[in-house]
Amino acid sequence: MTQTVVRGGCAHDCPDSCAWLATVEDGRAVDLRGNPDHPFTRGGLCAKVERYLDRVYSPDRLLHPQRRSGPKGSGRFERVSWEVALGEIAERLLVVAAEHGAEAILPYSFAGNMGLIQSRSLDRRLWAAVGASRLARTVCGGTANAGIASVLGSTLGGLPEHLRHSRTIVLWGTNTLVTNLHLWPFVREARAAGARVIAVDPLRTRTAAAADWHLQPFPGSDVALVLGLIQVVVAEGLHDRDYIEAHTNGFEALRARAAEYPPARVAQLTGVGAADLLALARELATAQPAAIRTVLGPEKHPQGAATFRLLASLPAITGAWRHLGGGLFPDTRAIVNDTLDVRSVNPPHQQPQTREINMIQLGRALTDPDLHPPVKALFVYNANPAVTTPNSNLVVEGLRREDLFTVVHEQFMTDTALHADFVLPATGMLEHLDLLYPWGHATVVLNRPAIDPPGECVSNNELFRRLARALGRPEPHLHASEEDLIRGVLAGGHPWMEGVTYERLWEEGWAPIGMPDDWKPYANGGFRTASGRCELAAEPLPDYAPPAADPAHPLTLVSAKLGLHFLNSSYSHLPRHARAEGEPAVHLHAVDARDRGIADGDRVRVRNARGALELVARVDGVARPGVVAVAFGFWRRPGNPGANALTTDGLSDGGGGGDFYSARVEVEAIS
Ligand SMILES: Nc1nc2c(c(=O)[nH]1)N[C@H]1C(S)=C(S)[C@@H](COP(=O)(O)OP(=O)(O)OC[C@H]3O[C@@H](n4cnc5c(=O)[nH]c(N)nc54)[C@H](O)[C@@H]3O)O[C@H]1N2
Ligand SMILES: Nc1nc2c(c(=O)[nH]1)N[C@H]1C(S)=C(S)[C@@H](COP(=O)(O)OP(=O)(O)OC[C@H]3O[C@@H](n4cnc5c(=O)[nH]c(N)nc54)[C@H](O)[C@@H]3O)O[C@H]1N2
Ligand SMILES: [Mo]
Repeated sequence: MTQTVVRGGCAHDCPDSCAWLATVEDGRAVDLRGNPDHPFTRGGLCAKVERYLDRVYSPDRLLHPQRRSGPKGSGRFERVSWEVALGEIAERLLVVAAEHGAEAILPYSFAGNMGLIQSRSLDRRLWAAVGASRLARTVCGGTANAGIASVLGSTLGGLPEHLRHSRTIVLWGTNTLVTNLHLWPFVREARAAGARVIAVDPLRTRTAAAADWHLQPFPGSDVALVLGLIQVVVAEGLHDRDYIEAHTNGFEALRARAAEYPPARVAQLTGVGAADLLALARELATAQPAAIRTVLGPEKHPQGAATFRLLASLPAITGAWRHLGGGLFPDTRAIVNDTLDVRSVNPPHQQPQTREINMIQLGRALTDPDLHPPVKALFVYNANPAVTTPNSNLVVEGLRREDLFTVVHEQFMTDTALHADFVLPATGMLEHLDLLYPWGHATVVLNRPAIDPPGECVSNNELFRRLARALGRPEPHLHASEEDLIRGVLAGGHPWMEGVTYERLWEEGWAPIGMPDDWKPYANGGFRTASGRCELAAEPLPDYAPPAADPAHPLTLVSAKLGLHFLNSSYSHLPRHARAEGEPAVHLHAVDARDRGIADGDRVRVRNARGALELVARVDGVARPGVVAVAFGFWRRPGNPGANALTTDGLSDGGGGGDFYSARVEVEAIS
């Protein structure tokens, strides 16, 4: 028996980007654990990836190319060779391009594999060469980033692990214990040293329950809440006049807008009481270093960008940026993008300006009779839009079109793959080479393959090399190797990358980005705006717009990531993960349940004009009055097409993202 330990990293779309160690015996992975040397992973994996080998060796793994042999969505497929599959796919794509123009081809991908090389290199190059429609990849982050960057000039902020130095930690609409588990030890460390942990979340999540204090605003009302905080800070003279004077523009305008949000009004708009608002404002201004940690929950609303814009304004007003452990702590992509040469993967000159389709509105794009050219070919990889895209019933209606040619590259027969004309088998993170693209910490992690691909699975990049060949595209940049692409990314010459070489990563698995230990991005100004100052009012100032009344659907549905065992829609089909997560449920407040004659454990229907879900009711203290929560990620099943059957496919106020955490529903008992 030969046993080896291979160093790699987790390519899931998660802020933690863990470094792992795979033990391989005679070509089979027998153990996967967190790398104890990595400062963020610290030897632990999450509840999902601890059981990742269930996924690798699942009997349901797709191993061979398949061609549809029954009606769309029937699940009837026949095995074909790669040669036959690629030959027919290339022919169909060329026919579509000839008849309707290449923009009738729509690639659809997100971060099912978030590795930098496998998620966004040769695919983008090939689609650009073909002239396909571009996909606006807005479902996650675009809105928050637009809001933050409008104030700070970029999304550069504090380093999340520096929360260990904070005295006040506000987890603003982020469910750390579920979605960003490896940050929690740093929160715990600060708490042991006396910090107070405050959660601002409409739901009583695991994280909110573990915090010292939980404020439960109405979803999407944060604009009023933050303006109220600014009003209190300024009215009480707790703002940092010197910092504001030296490093900001627009303070007077913001102060005037905030003055319209006194505590009594904020209480009425948000449901957060005046006393709580005063206490939070005072704490944020005086218990320094004060940190606001955000991920993405509050962005998925009509005023998502405005929310992040105001959250990014607060630390300049309180002077929190002066302190290590103070300020805004958004994702770390700006740091990673600064240090890695990400542009080498997709040089701008290889990005033509073809039509752009917003992924949030895939259902509309597939069913709109007035779209010219229509989408005639859809190529899906790294994503499961039949489950994860808002207004998913409309997406499925589009996928059922007989005149739509759909290819899906997947590890499993997802609800999306089920509707494909061709399903192609994909490798997983133990089976291909990649460089991670972290957004929760500042280290570089190489993902070395630990085992051979099972069956005929190929990586995304290998698929696009083969497809380029089948399409008769020999250009060298469409056929680059993973190693060459990674070497290019590491060769940007940023001083923080000194000593981080391919060879070192191959041996050690990861390396730190050499940031200063006392990283305080704006202690002395230096914002990345044109003025170099924090722009509090460069654009028209936000004003809270309450949701319109909808008497038929009085409850607001937040379909956030509630489950420890799912990663978006991945894992919900694996038996041990699904068992651990339990039955799909809707969480209601006791008052809303009582008004509807619903008791804990009852079967109920949650519905609106877009869809209906049969679920078990949980009257368990998770939801506040007027709000219900349904975990997202379950695959479609009879009577329950998943939370996105109910969500809206409207857009937020910036960055092209969606408003799908603001869906309106009614709940009724099933008699
Ligand atoms: N276990 C697990 N981990 C994950 C994922 C997963 O599916 N499962 N997904 C990964 C991905 S892709 C992402 S983007 C991250 C997301 O990480 P997070 O942003 O932490 O996760 P979300 O569940 O989207 O939103 C966090 C919280 O925001 C709250 N929220 C909703 N609307 C509002 C609002 O208007 N105001 C405020 N203040 N709060 C609001 C929700 O109730 C929710 O509890 O998690 C990643 N990690
Ligand atoms: N209601 C509601 N909707 C949401 C969210 C929510 O919280 N609530 N969250 C939103 C957010 S933040 C996000 S990021 C999106 C996520 O939406 P998606 O990116 O669609 O998320 P996943 O469910 O993770 O699907 C990824 C798929 O990629 C496949 N995959 C994994 N690795 C590879 C690979 O190497 N190659 C190929 N070809 N495929 C691979 C997996 O098997 C999986 O089926 O969902 C969004 N939608
Ligand atoms: Mo996401």
